[in-house]
Amino acid sequence: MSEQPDLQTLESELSAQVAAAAGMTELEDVRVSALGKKGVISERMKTLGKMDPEQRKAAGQALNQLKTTVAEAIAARQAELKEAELEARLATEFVDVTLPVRPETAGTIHPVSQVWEEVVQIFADLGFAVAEGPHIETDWYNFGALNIPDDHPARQEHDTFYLTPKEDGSRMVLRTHTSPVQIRTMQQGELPIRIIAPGRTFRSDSDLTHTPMFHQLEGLVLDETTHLGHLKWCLEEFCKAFFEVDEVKMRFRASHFPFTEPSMEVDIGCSWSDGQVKIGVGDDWMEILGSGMVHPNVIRAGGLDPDKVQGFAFGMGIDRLAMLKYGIPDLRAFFDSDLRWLRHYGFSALQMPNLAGGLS
Ligand code: 2NL
Repeated sequence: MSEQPDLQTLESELSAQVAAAAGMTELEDVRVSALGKKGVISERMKTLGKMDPEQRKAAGQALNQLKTTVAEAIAARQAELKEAELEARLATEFVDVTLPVRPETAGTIHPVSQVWEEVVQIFADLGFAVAEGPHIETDWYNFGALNIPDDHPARQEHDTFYLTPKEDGSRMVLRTHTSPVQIRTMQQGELPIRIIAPGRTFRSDSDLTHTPMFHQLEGLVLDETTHLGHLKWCLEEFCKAFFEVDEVKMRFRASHFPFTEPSMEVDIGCSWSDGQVKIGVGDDWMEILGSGMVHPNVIRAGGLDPDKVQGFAFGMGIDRLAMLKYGIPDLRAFFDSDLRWLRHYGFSALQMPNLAGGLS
């Protein structure tokens, strides 16, 4: 019985040592001095032999209990120290993976991305929502639904990329325009429709003014009463905002697209001097987009009734608009990944366009 208070004191001494160990080596020293072959607990164990059986049983149990308690305390402290060690390492070895690896090679926003964002901002302000759809389309969504029959010359004009035909003979295409997005929106059946569809488009065509992948933005407005006056107003507002001028001269020239009737190409007044184009002044004209009233066949293909629903659509090339607005003479530079070129034309990621702060 005389051992009891002694063991209790020993236990509190050992727990104090364990708690005070500030590192793994210190803790290991505590472990050896308590539980090691020559440690205090082991030394106590050796005194058991001299006791009578009754005493030995009680003291043995108490010592074993102490051994377990101390071992557990050491294990808990070990886990604590490991955790603290990891925390310390994480704090000192912290890396901001969003930082550029080498600041001297940091890029800028590509002019096509800049203009894409500018155009989306302008139409958002006019109440248009952005719609998206697949790059790989069925023949029907890309051509049939747009009133372009099988033998229509537009199929050749569009220089389509076809995928390998399926077993049933049908073949998917890389969309040649973003119009399929509008067909899919019409099929959802909710009116009114006021959407723009910006996106990648593909045509097998490559020269000074064409790349096999390019960016298009189409717009669609459909309800019961939308008319050509709305189309003109919308596109005038767009041009003023995009070219950042108070007045623009515009010319709506009769044209032909299978998916609109009537169809109009839109020219904007400009002037050329020293090989530079100025928008909004002068007696020259430059074509910037195509438009028209949606053809009844296309409305029908979208699952709507052309006797009840009408509206306009338009389409423009984002790459071409970027070249015009920022005076980029060669389309192919868009794809060169030349950092010096990108910095000359590029834009800050921290100054994305908005109408309140100025587009560009
Ligand atoms: C151009 C001409 C245009 C459209 C695209 C369209 C879409 C649907 C229905 C009717 Cl779903 N029209 N799109 C209409 C007129 C012209 O684009 O020169 N694009 C670069």
